[in-house]
Amino acid sequence: MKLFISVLLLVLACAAGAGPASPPLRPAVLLTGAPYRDGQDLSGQWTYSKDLYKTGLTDINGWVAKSRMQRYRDLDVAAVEARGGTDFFEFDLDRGPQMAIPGGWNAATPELRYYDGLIWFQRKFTARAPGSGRAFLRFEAVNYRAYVYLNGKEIGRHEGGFTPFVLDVTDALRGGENRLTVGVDSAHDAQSIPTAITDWDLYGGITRPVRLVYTPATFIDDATLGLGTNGRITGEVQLQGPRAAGQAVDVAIGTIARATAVTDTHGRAVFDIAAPPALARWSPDSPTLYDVRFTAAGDAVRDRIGFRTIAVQGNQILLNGRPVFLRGVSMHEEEFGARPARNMTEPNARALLHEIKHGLHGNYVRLSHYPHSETTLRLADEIGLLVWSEIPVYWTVDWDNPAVLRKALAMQAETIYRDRNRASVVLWSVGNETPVSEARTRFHAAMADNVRALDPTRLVSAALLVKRRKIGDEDVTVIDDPLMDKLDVLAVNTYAGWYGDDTLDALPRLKWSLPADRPLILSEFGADALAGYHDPAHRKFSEEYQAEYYRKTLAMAAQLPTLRGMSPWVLKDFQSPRREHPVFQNGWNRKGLLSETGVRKEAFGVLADHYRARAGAR
Ligand code: GCB
Repeated sequence: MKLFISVLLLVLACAAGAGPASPPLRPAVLLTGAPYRDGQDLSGQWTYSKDLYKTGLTDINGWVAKSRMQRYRDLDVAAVEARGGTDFFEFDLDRGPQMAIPGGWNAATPELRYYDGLIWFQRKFTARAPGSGRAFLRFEAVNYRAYVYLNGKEIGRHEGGFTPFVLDVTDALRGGENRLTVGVDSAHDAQSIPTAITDWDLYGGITRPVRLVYTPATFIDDATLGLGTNGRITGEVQLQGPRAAGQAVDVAIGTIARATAVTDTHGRAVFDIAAPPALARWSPDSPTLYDVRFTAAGDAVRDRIGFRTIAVQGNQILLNGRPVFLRGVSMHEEEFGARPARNMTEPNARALLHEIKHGLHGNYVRLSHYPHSETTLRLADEIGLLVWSEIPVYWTVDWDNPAVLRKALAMQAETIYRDRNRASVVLWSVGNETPVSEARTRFHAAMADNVRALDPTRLVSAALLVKRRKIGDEDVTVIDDPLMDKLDVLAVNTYAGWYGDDTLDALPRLKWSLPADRPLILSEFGADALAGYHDPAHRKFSEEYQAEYYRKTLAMAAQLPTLRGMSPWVLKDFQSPRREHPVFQNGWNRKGLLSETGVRKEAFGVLADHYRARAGAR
């Protein structure tokens, strides 16, 4: 199986034009369960230095940066200055301004509100030497490019703003004081994912926690377990290190099951056991999680794992073998408050998910438009929300560029490896509103194949665009997109009644033509409203317009026989530089059912009533 997957990935990489020499999509080190491992959280106050012209990275003509500009040097600038002499520096991170990490820099100071470029961050910390074991730095997310140095030595780079990466610092880490420097470049371009144009804010920075992790010399790098539709619990454990081969691996699922296996020459062990009769299935109504413990070679990793199945049968989505309707909403990664910093602490994430689960009576959330924090995913497991997960292949990327496809495949792989123990995740989406073309469909098809190779247990979808087509003398809404063939669940974004010329009264009578044998999700619909703006004439941007838009769109949705879920746009008003109406928007996309500070708009109640009725009708 491993060989098969490796070969398949190689084929995919070659198909992507990346060539047989390109590195594997699996990151070299995953450190599953890192949040629970021995180590040190490096959150707190870091100092920083702006570097708009990137002088700390390179000089003119791409030459090596001048030594007086190299922010990452392991150097006490003040001490050198005190000695006098010819040396001088044009930075000093020790005496720089401070910023709380994690968090996007846009909220840190007014000066950085729309800063889009390179900033250097530094944190000094005291550590113990790794001894006979190993030490790693694990970054949960740096948006968008990271250049990482420890004690003046480059230890790695990463591209992609929403996925974790792990760097081996066994040799670079000192017992005692250490100087960690991270260059963070938020700039996006035509070859980045996403490109520079989106409908959300920049949020450059070290946006998620950084952790120093210690492991034994031979350690459990990855450990995964899940329930299949055949009633069996399968999984694998990957060891790394000099004693990785031939090790006994033990897994305990709470007190209800135990299994052992032995690692092969590559340090990999697989499990395949019958689900014990006592196993309680995870579901939104009953989100049972088990303490799962993996042990091998003197190392141990624990996780909290739920067991459920997800499948499609005809036009139904089946959760644990039974049809389910996804009562959801879309959500950006942005906490409540007037100046969010995309800081998903547990209370911040909980406050958002609580509104979905208990305010809207939801059982589902679309985590748009990029992989959200691990904290959010773990909470979705805990409180019982099904999850749609996506990477930001959004609107348009450089479809014909093999290097860009390679980035997308790697980003998807990083996401899947991070989240495949999360019972909440049921759908991997491979794109959002990408205009149909041959190159784009090829790109998405490669992504869908990649997802299936990495995780055959979950469903694949994409948020597609719809079209109006004349059939006879009627205008009919259709999905005219060859990507449909690659998906388990069809999903469409529809904004009739907000964008375009349809009146709200026309919505329930709009004609749709959809495949009868495929489940459909309305992955987005929505309308802007400024909280507190009431208008007896129900004009656009009023709470009344938005509420009526929801009533009429729900009436339209009731006509769609294959509809199996929805995630209207969007839970909360979110920052977007595209939205500059001076009265209604001021930099906020106002399609939230809640204002930025959490005030419920009238439409919130419309959707909550609808979902309560649906939940009761089950
Ligand atoms: C969309 C996009 C979403 C936008 C939304 C809007 O279709 O997927 O990212 O924010 O429309 O508000 O227009």
